[in-house]
Amino acid sequence: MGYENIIFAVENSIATITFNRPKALNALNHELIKEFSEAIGKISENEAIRVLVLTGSGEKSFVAGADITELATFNAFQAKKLSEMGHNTINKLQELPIPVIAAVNGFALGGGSEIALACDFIYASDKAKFGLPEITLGLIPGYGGTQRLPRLIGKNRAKELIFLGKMISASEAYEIGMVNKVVPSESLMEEVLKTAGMIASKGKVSIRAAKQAINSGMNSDLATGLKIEIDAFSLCFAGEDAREGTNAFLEKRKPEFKGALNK
Ligand code: DAK
Repeated sequence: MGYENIIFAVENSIATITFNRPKALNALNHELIKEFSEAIGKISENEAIRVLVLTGSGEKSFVAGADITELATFNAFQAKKLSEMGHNTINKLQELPIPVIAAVNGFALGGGSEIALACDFIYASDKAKFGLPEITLGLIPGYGGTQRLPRLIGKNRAKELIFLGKMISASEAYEIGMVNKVVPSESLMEEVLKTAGMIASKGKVSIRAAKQAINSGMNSDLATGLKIEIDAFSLCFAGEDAREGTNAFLEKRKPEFKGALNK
């Protein structure tokens, strides 16, 4: 499938999806969500891809939310269809077994913030701005913002942001723990790709096991989470990487992780 609203590239086992409707600040219309969903499906079928990076085209915007021109024309049935497609897509994104990094290069508003929140972590340019302005449109966040934001930054801070619909800077987002790192805009992709490369060089099975244990555990009580960790830890020994990592330490050399399963 050729894409018109995203750019999908894979290099050195790192996939990058760039939201690409710069004239509308990369706002999410029906077509873009369809293409995004399709690309996520391709990534989940490709074992060679180790990390996914999401970013926005141009300097100004990551994603400026749902396409308001499209929203303004919806009836309830169309809203439900888009809602289901959007939720399925963001769930598919969150459930990818590989790490996903949001490289937020500008406005991440509404659905844009919500996509970033569904990633494993966010690096932001110093020009980025975050916000959930749905209240100002007579709506509430519809792509998981009321659920993922309070889990990340706490209930009361999330309520303040959502009730006011206000935008915050990258440094404010960093202070409240929404963003892991803020970097000068010109070095954002370099920094994100460096981190992605470092993750890609680690053991494939252990990275997946760690992601799965953290995500499943965060939706459980501590006792259940600790049981999840036991299973995920054991799973690491199904791959050759655990043997390679421990042997490399003992032999005082760098490990060469191949991600292969034990025969
Ligand atoms: N949709 C469509 N076009 C947009 C857009 C958007 N969200 N944001 C910007 N644009 C367009 C502008 O209309 C403008 O187009 P032209 O006039 O040049 O044709 C162009 O992008 C440049 O924007 P501005 O001229 O406004 O640029 P400024 O620098 O002055 O302002 C801004 C940048 C980001 C502050 C401003 O554009 C803005 O406030 N944009 C709207 C932000 C926003 O409210 N986004 C929507 C949030 S609500 C759902 C689930 C989720 C959602 C919906 C449904 N279901 C479950 C069904 C999500 C909702 C949202 O995301």
